[in-house]
Amino acid sequence: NLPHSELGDRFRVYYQPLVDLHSGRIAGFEALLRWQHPQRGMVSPAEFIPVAEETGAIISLGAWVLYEACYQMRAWQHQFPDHAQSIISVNLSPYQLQSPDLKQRLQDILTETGLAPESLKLEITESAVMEEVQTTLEVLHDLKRLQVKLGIDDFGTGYSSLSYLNRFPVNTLKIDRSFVWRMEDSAQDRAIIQTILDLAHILGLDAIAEGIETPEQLAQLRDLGCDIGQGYWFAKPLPAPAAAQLLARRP
Ligand code: G
Ligand code: G
Ligand code: NA
Ligand code: MN
Repeated sequence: NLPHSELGDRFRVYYQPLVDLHSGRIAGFEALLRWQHPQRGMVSPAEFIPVAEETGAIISLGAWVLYEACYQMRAWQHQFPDHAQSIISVNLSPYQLQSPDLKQRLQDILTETGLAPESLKLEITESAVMEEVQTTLEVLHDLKRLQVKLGIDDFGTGYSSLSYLNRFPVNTLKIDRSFVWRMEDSAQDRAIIQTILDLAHILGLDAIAEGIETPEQLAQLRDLGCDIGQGYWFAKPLPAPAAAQLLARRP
């Protein structure tokens, strides 16, 4: 396992804004990992996360991302008082979820960085949540005791049983971008989005739409009552200094 300082030489955390569609304000950022390869440039996590999962490196890499992202968000909350309530959303691999010391690690990271637990959201994919439902439920309830937020990512692509969904102690459902991309042309996809939004709101959850690339998608999602938006229309995932410029510019 590489020590934290060496991970910092090879990896970077990028930040993509999460925009409150009711107020237009930045509600927070999703932390997205990047690998700076000396020959290949920036490599997407889609390519290296599976390898990190196979080798077990995901545990230390994931802990590094959590630390970086929490540290950065705490610094921004101080630097930009208008954004003192902003949240940082971090993707968790199912392997991290199964790791017995995840809760202690999270506790340590929150203590070391000084970030309030309510400012951290952990994103877990729908397919990861629905594997081993009983164990996952226990882990999520245990994490919830730290008072961090939880969200289901890529919602609509896995196999959620609705009877389980209301037992998961999550705060948000993130609608998978495949539905958002098709919504302008497909009444069916709009209907699916509307159904997910209704479901989220009936369960008392916020709904996030990712992959918003056009003003038409944004307008339709607003009309349908979506709470939070994310996508290239607002901003691509940005290096920390560029993300900070957004915070300085927009309240
Ligand atoms: O940013 P990009 O679209 O290239 O990300 C590709 C995939 O990698 C997405 O599914 C995203 O959720 C995942 N991902 C990005 N950062 C992390 C991370 O820090 N940990 C884990 N487990 N997955 C990540
Ligand atoms: O799987 P997950 O939902 O975590 O994926 C997030 C990924 O989606 C990130 O890797 C990010 O780079 C990518 N992403 C974010 N917004 C957009 C967008 O508007 N269009 C496309 N094509 N990808 C996006
Ligand atoms: Na995600
Ligand atoms: Mn997603």
